[in-house]
Amino acid sequence: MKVRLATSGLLLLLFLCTCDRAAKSAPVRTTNNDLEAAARPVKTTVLAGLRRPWSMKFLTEDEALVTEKDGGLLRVNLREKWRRPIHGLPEDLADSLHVDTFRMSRWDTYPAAHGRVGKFNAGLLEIVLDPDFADNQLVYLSYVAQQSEFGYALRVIRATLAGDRLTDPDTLLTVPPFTPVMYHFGGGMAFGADGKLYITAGERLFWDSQQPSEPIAQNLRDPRGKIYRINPDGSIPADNPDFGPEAVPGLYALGIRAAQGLALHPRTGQIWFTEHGTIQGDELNLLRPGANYGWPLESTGAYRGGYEPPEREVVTTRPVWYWLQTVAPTGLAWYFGDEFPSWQGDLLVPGLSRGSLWRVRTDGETVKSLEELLVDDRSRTRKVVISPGGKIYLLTDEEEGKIIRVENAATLTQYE
Ligand SMILES: [Ca+2]
Repeated sequence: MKVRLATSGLLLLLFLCTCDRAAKSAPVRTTNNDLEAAARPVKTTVLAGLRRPWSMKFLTEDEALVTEKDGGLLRVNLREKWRRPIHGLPEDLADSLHVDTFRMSRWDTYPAAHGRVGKFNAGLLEIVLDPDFADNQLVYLSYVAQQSEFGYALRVIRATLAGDRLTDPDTLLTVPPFTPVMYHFGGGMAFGADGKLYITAGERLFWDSQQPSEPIAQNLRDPRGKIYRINPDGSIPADNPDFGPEAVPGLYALGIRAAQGLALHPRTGQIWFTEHGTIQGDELNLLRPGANYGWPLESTGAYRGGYEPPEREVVTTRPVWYWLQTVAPTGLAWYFGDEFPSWQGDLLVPGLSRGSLWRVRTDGETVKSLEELLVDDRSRTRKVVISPGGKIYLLTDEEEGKIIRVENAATLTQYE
């Protein structure tokens, strides 16, 4: 043993000497370690011409299901570059042809939207696969349901994917009332490590000054502005937090304005979520049972329409991080891929408004540092999705939306 230790020591000494000499005589050289750490993200469009893609879930490394907010549900193959529609979408999916914004109240929209036909924030939103999808082919969809010409609300269904058709749909959750307002439905969904389905429901006001005296997101009887936790069949878990007998069923957290992205950390089992502020006030939050996230009593940004929140004695949960600029953070993802070794365990957060990609280094329940990426190549980005093999994809929120692959130009050069 002693001999072997002595030999290793000698080898180490030789190694150190060699390095030292090399450092003195040669100019700065890229070492293997540097190449492993180097991150030079570049975008490549994989599929284009999608109608505001909102969500994507991988079936295999190449094949995925994609929701288009303004279109439908697609099966796509990212290697062979084809797409096929999935039939059998809900018949009450909000229809933009019925929207005549001239006939809406000025409080239901914003001035520039008057006269425009469009779904605004309505349409098909999130898709998630059942944790046992391989055995049961169950998928969950969130979308904006339309009950009358001016009545919209968030709805979540579960259906079986049979080939390219959805069958046997069941409604799991509806977030009434059906109102003319076409903003901030939420609709983010994720399965927790506990096998429960977590759903964000926005409070659906465009103007903060339209808040009733008891603010929507603070009212336990109002289904809007909340986060829900339900069983996969839509029943309410017995161990949900207790908000009292008057609270809406399935309630898990409140004080939500317009949260859209939920991401389960694959190792800690914690769920982090993004939240849109009105004017700035964009947040990154850690989901905790029974928490009140404060909206609209408090915000790190400003209110729209001269709103002054009422005084309330409530305990609120502060965001883990908030931005001082408008980012409009949406569908985020934890990164554990090989392509960007120095990003291991980081949270990737895209933004609609700012069009960049944020790499967030966390330490337990706090944010340690942030790096804003792709600032020279911005695109209104709805979601970051990581493939089973660890590849990074972005969905752009455009009328001619794209699925973009983010590759590491540093390692591409290495292998050329
Ligand atoms: Ca908040």
